[in-house]
Amino acid sequence: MFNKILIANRGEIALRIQRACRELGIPTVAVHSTADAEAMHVRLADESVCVGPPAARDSYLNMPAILSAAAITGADAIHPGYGFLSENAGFAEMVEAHGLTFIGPSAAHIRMMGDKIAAKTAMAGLGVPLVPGSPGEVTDMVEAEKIAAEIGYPVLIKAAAGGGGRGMRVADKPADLPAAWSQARAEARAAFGNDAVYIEKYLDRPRHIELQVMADAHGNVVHFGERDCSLQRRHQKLLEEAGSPALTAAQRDTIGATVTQALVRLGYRNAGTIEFLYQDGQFAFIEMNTRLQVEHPVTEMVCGIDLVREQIRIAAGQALGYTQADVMFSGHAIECRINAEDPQTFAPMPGRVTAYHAPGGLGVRVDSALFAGYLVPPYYDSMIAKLIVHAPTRPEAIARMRRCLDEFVVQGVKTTLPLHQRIIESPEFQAGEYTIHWLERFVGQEH
Ligand code: MV4
Repeated sequence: MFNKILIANRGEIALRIQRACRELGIPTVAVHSTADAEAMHVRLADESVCVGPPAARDSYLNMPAILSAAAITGADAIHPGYGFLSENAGFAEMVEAHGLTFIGPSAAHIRMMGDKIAAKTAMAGLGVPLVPGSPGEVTDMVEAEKIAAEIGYPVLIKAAAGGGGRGMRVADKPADLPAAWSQARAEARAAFGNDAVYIEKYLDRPRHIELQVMADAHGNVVHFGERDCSLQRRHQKLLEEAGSPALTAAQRDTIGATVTQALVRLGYRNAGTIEFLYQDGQFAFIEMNTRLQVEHPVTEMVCGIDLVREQIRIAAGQALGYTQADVMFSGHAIECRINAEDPQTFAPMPGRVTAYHAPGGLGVRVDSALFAGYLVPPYYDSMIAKLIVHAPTRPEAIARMRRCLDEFVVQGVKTTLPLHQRIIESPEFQAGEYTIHWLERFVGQEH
């Protein structure tokens, strides 16, 4: 097991990783920017090192500074959390080249899944269902027209280096293809420095359902079920649930078996999330995330498993120690992401938190680094808390979430708490009948 873990992140996820380390008896090193010197992740760590000025590229993305912090504190492993350096294959390589352990997958798997075409090709070869589309990169318009005609309109042109919806354009009919083609390529080139694109059939009303997996270094892979992440606005998730209101336990078992078999053959290691679009009873793989995800707590609540502890144990070479048959699913969990934003315009609202009271009670979890007096800095993501509830059934989880949202007090900054209150009161949410497009219409219609 590791002697000391450096946590290359900030905010609630840095606290989340510290908690797992402490229960394993492993001391932690926090890194922080000058803007975060007073932050809770620094106060609660065993040691801390300032790695640079406020801008993330100078601090939380500053690889030499983070590696130096590990060297001077004697840390033997680095947990990257999510965002920042978590899916940077070069960083994973650098960590290992310095004789440290990167708590995550191999650099080769991070790189493979970062290339959306390579990811699809690998998954298709392993029997995972895909959205119909081009077998690989499409390099010219003539080929694009041919493939689009074959799969049928509407089609979607996507950037190979994409993710987060950038470099993506729909063509409803052949006449729209040339403009969609050049716009997708130009956006991809500007955003990623890589204009490689591929084409898929456009699914018009899918749900976004993702499967949590964990693989050890001994060929054991289990899945921890699915999360429904369809409630998003501009590719920012607002609320996630486990399980999906759209799936039965039998459907979960089937897709879970397909995915775990594929990852055994891929030789994958550590935590991973397989993203699917789900429409008309069919799963279609779109991407794989090679990191711990923001919404991992809903999975932890229904499986009763500490995913960060599992990541650390696996990185240290330990075996999972259980099989798929040992993974039990109990009840329903919902997470609301609370952001310091104007709930109408979604503009970030940094500032001083003057009062703070978090909800509690049975089946309630708040993952947050917030405290009364904290100054929410303007430099980073605006998420200030995750409110997670667990209950035996979905209606009971909704009732619990409603109670907790009423109880939550955050003063001094505007938050998305009122928006979450409106979402959980809506009949469509309560019925579990929503697609990836529902929330944008919902927030658009009331003002
Ligand atoms: C799609 C799609 C419809 N059809 N692919 C958006 C970002 C990237 N991760 C994949 N995305 C989509 N791919 C096909 N063939 C619709 C989306 C999409 C989406 C997907 C998941 C969650 C939210 C979304 C919001 C808009 C579009």
